[in-house]
Amino acid sequence: MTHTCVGIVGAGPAGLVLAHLLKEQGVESVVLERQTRSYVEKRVRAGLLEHGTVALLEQHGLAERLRARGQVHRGVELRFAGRRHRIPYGELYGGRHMVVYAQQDLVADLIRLWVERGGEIQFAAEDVSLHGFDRERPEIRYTRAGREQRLTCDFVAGCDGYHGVSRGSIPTGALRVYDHRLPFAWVGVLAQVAPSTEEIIYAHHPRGFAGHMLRSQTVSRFYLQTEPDDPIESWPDARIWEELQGRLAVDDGWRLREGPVLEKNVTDMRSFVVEPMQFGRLFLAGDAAHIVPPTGAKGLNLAVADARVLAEALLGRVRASDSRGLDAYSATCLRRVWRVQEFSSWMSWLIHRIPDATPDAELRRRMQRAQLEYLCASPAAGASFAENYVGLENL
Ligand code: RFL
Repeated sequence: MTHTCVGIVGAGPAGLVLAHLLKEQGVESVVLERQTRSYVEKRVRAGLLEHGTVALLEQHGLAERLRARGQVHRGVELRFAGRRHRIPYGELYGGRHMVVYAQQDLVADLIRLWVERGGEIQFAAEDVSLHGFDRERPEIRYTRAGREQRLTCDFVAGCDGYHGVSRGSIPTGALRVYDHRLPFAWVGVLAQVAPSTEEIIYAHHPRGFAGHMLRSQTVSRFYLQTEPDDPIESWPDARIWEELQGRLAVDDGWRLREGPVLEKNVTDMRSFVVEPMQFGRLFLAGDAAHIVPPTGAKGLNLAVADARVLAEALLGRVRASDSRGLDAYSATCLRRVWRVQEFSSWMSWLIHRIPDATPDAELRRRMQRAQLEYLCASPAAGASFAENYVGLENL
């Protein structure tokens, strides 16, 4: 049986950032991850980092590779009615920028630095279960290479994502669950092709939303709106390119490059939050506590924001016996979580094709068009979009 101060379940962005921030101040933790190292270092997910996320990583010496390889962005393109409109969010929000850097590369950097700095991490930790976190000394049990292991700790950080064990370990009735499924889904496509744009494109089209996201000079990410529960088999590669060409088309001669599809899947969209994000000595962070629709590219950034709040709260408790940060942990995180939920939902309803089954669908489509035009024409509307998209800092 071993003991550590903070047992961290999950080596995603939330768990790894938390581990680093604690270690920098001398607080020990052990990270337990269900998957293998090579699996988590290759898992393709998010790619857009907010200004505040990058600043935090830089401040703690975690951003060297990200700075060298990430691409700095200061604007986004909206397309509708065959025309393009740029929103210069950098100018509109005090010169702040965003960075495109793949989540799996960030996770690989954080793991490499964690190991180099002497941190402890157990990959392939199976059957993780949490015990006694309503008492003084929680215990985490897991199996590794066929042998049962026990780790006692002072606090448990549940950073194990939406499908992890932490949230489900909390007694039913102790959490209030908010769960809403949006009537949109995305076909996500990773293709071996150079980008056809320098900035991210969100296209609103009568056939549905299309997005051209960026990854690298040789790989691009695309999204196409589809119906929830649509099987990926109904999206052969030829149909993907035809829909992307049609939905992204503009009238100024711009062309979309095509290339081999490397990966494709259908993701549904939900707004999910549990309150509070803590029970006894167990604290939930990141996707374990909330999921946002992917439209605003916020999930990863929210996970890092939770980790920062939790690290500060734990440091206050462990180093100065000050529990105020931990007592306020959930309320502090939820302020940002709900702001981001609202923005992600608003943006989802702004850029998707409103389904025919929506009450007053035609009326809503006309109001949606008015909103898009307002956003592109008004600096005040642009500034409001910019501060939410780049990430509000005073929350
Ligand atoms: P993660 O990244 O899911 O990490 C959780 C880790 O916990 C491990 N785990 C366990 N470990 C031990 N025992 C268990 N029982 C465990 N169960 C799970 C997992 O293997 C994993 O390593 O959560 P975290 O740290 O909270 O980070 C959240 C972000 O990963 C997430 O919000 C984003 O990736 C969401 N998301 C996107 N966000 C964006 O901002 N922009 C995007 O473009 C974007 N695309 C995506 C996404 C999420 C996707 N998923 C989850 C289906 C695309 C996809 C496909």
